[in-house]
Amino acid sequence: MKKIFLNLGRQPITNSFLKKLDKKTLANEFFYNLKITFDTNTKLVSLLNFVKPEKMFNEKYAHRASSSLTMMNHFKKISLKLKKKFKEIRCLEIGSNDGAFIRNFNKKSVIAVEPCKNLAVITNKLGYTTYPKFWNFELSEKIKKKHGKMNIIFSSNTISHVPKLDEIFKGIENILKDDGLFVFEDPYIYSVLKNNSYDQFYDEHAHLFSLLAMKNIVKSYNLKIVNVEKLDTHGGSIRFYISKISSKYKVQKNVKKMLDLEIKNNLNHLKTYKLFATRVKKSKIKLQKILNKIKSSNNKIVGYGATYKSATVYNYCNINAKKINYIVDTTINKQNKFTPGSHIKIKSPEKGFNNKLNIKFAFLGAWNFKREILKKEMNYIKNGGAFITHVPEPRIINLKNVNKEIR
Ligand code: DWN
Repeated sequence: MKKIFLNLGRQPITNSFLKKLDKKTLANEFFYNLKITFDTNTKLVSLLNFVKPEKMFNEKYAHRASSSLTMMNHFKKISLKLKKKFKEIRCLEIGSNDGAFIRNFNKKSVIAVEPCKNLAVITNKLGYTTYPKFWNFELSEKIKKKHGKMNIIFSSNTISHVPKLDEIFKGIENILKDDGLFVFEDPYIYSVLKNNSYDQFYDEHAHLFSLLAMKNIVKSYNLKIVNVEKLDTHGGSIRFYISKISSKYKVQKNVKKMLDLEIKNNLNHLKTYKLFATRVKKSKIKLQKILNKIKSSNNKIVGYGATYKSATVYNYCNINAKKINYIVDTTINKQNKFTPGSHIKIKSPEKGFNNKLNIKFAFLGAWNFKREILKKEMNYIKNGGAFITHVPEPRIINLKNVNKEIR
């Protein structure tokens, strides 16, 4: 039974960066209520109201997976690991974005699936066959007929984006070779609870997985979880290794270890999620206080990273252009637009984050790249600049404590 434990209020489509703020645009802006549920039977954490995938994943999709060095290195590492496992590689990626993962593979050995047409164009141009479609059973049939079965199916930050998980797993079951592996990674609900990173809840994240929940999901298919890993990416992710039930793969000890950890930390109980919701409310108040104090001393606050996650923070905490003067982001097609719901202008780092501007405070929208950003912006910190973050709790990072934060 689904129980609501958190209400993050009226929220926009996180990918809907606005070109202008005229009356018509604002009147057409889409909002929905972001409420989060825990299923007491399956243990799955999901949004109460799913937004239609076509509204979110379309030809205007802004996020570029290759925009971070951390993620490029991450994809290189997992590609090498997977390539070592198989003599002949037949790889399928579901949700290939701009090709950050598949660039590590030979063009002939990979098939990509990416519903955002502007992204599929990029990888097709690079020479990787990319289907500009949503993954489902029908597409798995089409690809199987044309390209055969696959021994590596990879997906990063995509499976959690799919409301109807049945379509995913039926398609996987259909196209995975008997000795193949379906490897996917998504933000881990345990990390969200631990880090109080409530901004991992937004329209695109239809579900946030635990191993407990995934075990229950996989049960309905001819599949088993053979291994699981905890990752540092995106503030804490979980990677599942799934094979056919009859495959040669033995279930690794990690699976029991992680399951025990989740049970020990009560991830199977609604009360854990209710306690989290209380911490989220406190986090909102504390962040608002920090921002108000800085503003009352007439300081500018700049946002660093127009992340989709930060849309949840800005809209939940009522933060708009009165609090955050503007945001800087390296993604070209977010620049010169306005953030969804909060309507804060986005600039390039060159224009909005240079020494001449004498900025003293920056809100870390891309907190998941904290180390990468703090290292890159060490001169800003040495010159008296500070970062504000809300993860795991709202605080200021400056020259006094920066070394501790980078460790
Ligand atoms: O799952 C998803 C993740 C992987 O990507 C999607 N649903 C949507 C998107 O979410 P996000 O926007 O929260 O992801 P990131 O990867 O945290 O976004 C980082 C943003 O920050 C990018 O727009 C690039 C920007 N950035 C920057 O301006 N300077 C990032 C770094 C590291 C920097 O130095």
